[in-house]
Amino acid sequence: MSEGRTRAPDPLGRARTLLHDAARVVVLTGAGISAESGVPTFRAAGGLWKSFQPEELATPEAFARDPRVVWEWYAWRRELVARCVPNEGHLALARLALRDDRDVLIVTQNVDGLHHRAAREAARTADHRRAIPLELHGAIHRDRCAVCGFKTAGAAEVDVSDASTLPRCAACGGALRPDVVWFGEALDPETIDEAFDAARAADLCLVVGTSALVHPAASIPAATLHAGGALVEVNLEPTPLTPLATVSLRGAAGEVLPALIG
Ligand code: BJW
Ligand code: ZN
Repeated sequence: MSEGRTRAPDPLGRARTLLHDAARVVVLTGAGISAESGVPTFRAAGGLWKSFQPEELATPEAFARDPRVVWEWYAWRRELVARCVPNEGHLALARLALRDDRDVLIVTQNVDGLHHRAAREAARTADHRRAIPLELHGAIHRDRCAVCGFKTAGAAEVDVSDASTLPRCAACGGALRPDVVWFGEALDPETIDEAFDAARAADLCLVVGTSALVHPAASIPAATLHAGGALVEVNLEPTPLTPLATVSLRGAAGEVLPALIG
């Protein structure tokens, strides 16, 4: 670079400018944002899918075939998540969403409830509702009846020793299942519509810690791009979104997000 010429801003600087200038922001998060809280991801090395076949566990067919095995996996994860706490990445996003100088919507694929807990922590005694995320794939701490759809808070510990000890619906006696979205199941239509509406209206889509392989969630950033907005990606590794991103920030969400957001 010749002397006297202005140095091009670094990726973090460019992302900070995009965020500063954006009146409307949609944030899409995936398992990577919770990795530093101790929640295993799905597809990375050591991720959840490495030791379990997803099609054996995260499908309605698997639950119909062997509900005990599916519950065993979810009971283990429910107990694991209950011991985890939000990290600096969740808290930075919650602070961003609580600011009243812009519209921010956090949309998460995660079922761990950590964004929700970060919202309460960041807001302290103030109203935390602006930082409550849209949960595209449900919530692991809730149960839903596979027969009548009745939803209820899930037990902290589930007795998975035998099919006869699994939780049953208080309304109809049907089998309860975790209130999450499995492969081949439709996402809640109002929730996914709200996410795409926000993405289309956003000046900036900030994507954090997702492999961007699972649809329709992975298509949300494209809605912002097609409408003329920018895309900032935060991830340890490249993803299918990286070639489309306006700025890619390579690093851990718990470090990059506080640096980006403050
Ligand atoms: C860090 C980090 C750090 C690590 N800092 N980064 C279009 C094309 C092709 C297929 C389809 C399509 N549309 C639909 C489909 C089918 C299917 C699908 O997408 N299949 C693909 C896999 C090919 N989709 C569906 O079936 C969906 N349903 C549907 O479309 O229904 C249509 C319908 C309509 C009407 C009637 C009936 C049906 C449902 C998808 C449900 C996904 N469910 C799961 C399980 C949820 C419950 C549970 O948790 O058990 O959701 S699967 C799993 O993947 C989970 C996650 O939310 C989701 C995404 O994973 P995520 O978050 O991206 O995690 P990883 O591990 O993949 O990535 C982590 C990333 O973080 C990595 O990139 C790391 O580098 C990074 N990272 N540490 C920053 N510290
Ligand atoms: Zn029921």
